[in-house]
Amino acid sequence: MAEDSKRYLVMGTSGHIDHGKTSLVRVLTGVDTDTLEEEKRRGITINLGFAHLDLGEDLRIGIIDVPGHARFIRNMVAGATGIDLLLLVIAADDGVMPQTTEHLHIARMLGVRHGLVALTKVDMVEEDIRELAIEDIRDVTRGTFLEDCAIVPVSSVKQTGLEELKQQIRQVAEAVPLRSDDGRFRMAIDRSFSIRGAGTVVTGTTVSGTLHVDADMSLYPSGRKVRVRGIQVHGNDVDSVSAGMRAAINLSGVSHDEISRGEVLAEREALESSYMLDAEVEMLEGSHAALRRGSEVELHIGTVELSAKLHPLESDSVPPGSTALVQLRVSEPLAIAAGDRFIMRSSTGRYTLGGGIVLDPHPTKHRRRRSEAAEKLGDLREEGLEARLLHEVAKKQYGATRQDLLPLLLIDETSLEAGIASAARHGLQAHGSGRQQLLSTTENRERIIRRSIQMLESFHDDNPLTLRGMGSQAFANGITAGEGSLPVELVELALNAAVQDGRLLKQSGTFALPGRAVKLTAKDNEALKELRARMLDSLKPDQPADIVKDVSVDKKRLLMLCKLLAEDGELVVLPGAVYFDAGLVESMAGRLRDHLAAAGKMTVSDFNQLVGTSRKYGIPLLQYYEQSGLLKRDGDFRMLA
Ligand SMILES: Nc1nc2c(ncn2[C@@H]2O[C@H](COP(=O)(O)OP(=O)(O)OP(=O)(O)O)[C@@H](O)[C@H]2O)c(=O)[nH]1
Ligand SMILES: [Mg+2]
Repeated sequence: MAEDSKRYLVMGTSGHIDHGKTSLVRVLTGVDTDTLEEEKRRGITINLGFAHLDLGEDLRIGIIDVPGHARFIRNMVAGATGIDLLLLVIAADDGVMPQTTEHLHIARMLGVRHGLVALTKVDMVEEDIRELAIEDIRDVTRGTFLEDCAIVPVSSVKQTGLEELKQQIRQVAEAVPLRSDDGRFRMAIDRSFSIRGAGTVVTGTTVSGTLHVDADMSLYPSGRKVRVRGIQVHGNDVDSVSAGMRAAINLSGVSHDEISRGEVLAEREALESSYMLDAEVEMLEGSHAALRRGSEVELHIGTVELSAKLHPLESDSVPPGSTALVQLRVSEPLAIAAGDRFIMRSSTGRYTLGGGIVLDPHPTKHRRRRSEAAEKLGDLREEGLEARLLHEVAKKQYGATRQDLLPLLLIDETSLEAGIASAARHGLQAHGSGRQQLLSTTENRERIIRRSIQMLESFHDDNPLTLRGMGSQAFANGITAGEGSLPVELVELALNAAVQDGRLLKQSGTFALPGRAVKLTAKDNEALKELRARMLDSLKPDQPADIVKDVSVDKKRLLMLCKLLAEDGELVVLPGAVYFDAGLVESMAGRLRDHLAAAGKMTVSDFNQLVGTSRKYGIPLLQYYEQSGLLKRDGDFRMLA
């Protein structure tokens, strides 16, 4: 289908009030985007207007017409977020005016990299005035993405220069690189309304990913669940919409007045809301004072604006004309992602202070150690995915699952895979598989070590005479990470590192604290020899009380050694603290089973005769078999359970 091979781009107008933006869109597209009664009455644009322009078979430009009035700049910012190219409109009779410059810088700080200038109302001026205006334009665009751009003289009234303008737009559009469309779907909503018969419709510019009809999605930050009933692009029904298009999306599960501009449509569980963000900001040159810690700014991000407090991370203040790493704290939840761009305006809303890019959408509060935080953010800025991945994983206490990371990084599985592989050289390790695969950094593993050492301290307090420490499974069960316990391989990896640096001891397959676990002496070893000789392979084994007088360790120590033999699986402790050879307990069970299968039931003395032991051992043995579920008891008789 021709529609499918078509390239879609979004162009935003901008420029000072009354310079002819809306008139130009109207003569280019035939659409009057000033639709509000108030807009018509006052002859100015208040809200965003939408139209589209076909430039040949293969290129369709969605147009967002923004208001020039300084009071509606919030709408301008919402409109300019996510556009591919800028059409800066400057009236030849008026020249460069305050919002000409302000809009240009807002677009630049929002990441717009392509565009051109329409010099409007040329029918109103002489040649020399036009030349003066062009000189001014060259001055203000110097050093920006519009440096040396096309400046096309037009008149909407006389309808001149329009073909040349279209040609230039096409040329600029061709230079816009294709969007990488591998992210997850996101769209910041700029309008929500209701259409008879269809219900709730929201519109916006799609930021990334692809959306299909029937998809189950959520609105953020509310988390409200919705379903996509239908999608329209430029008035046509389509099955899906991909990044960089203006789209109207019909939603079920929500009423239009429950949605406000600024909300984000994304996959279920895709975003986490946040009250803070770490960012790199650029402050515009200007007369405003330097921003100190806690300064209030008006933050415009996506299609939302809200008040935020700015906390510089590298110094005490951020002067005009500087770039800096900062933390912004807001009072209402935000649904944002790393790489999102934003604008900061003065808290009175009178002028633009600067703009920035989100480096960490879910930071912790940086109070002290701000310089350390700044250094980490610096790495994030420089190194991209790998650093962000390490940063996000390290922020979770004992590691993060893939499921945790996908929404934080807003990338797909393939990019995550590549990120994990390359971050391995910085100590990132993966355990398990699938979405629950747990990733850990050296920081996470250090926390596991510290927690394990605490656990071992109480373990050694409770077991002063043990020869061993705790097995890795016991640590894994004891350290909970989110919903489940830690993978045992991760615990082992962490603890083995602590064995390497001497903080832990590994003995008989367990981890212990150096100096706390008991070490075997020569006397212990002699006593063990005696225990083995008199307890193993015997149907009437001596007990510690019988043996203690023949060894040179005391009773307490001897019992500890018995416990060790039991831990090692040589002895079994029967009810009544009777020790018995573990192998014999096992083989007698087999004989019991055979016997009872034939005989049906037996008494204690039948049992003693059968295996060749005495009452002293017979009763504890039978009790043991009852407890282990092999036998059941009925009065004086035992039978198979
Ligand atoms: N002579 C002449 N007048 C024009 C031209 N373009 C626009 N105008 C007039 O300029 C006035 C403002 O035009 P708009 O298109 O509403 O200006 P705008 O930039 O959209 O204004 P805002 O959206 O409010 O910022 C209107 O009275 C237009 O008729 C032009 O090329 N020549
Ligand atoms: Mg207008």
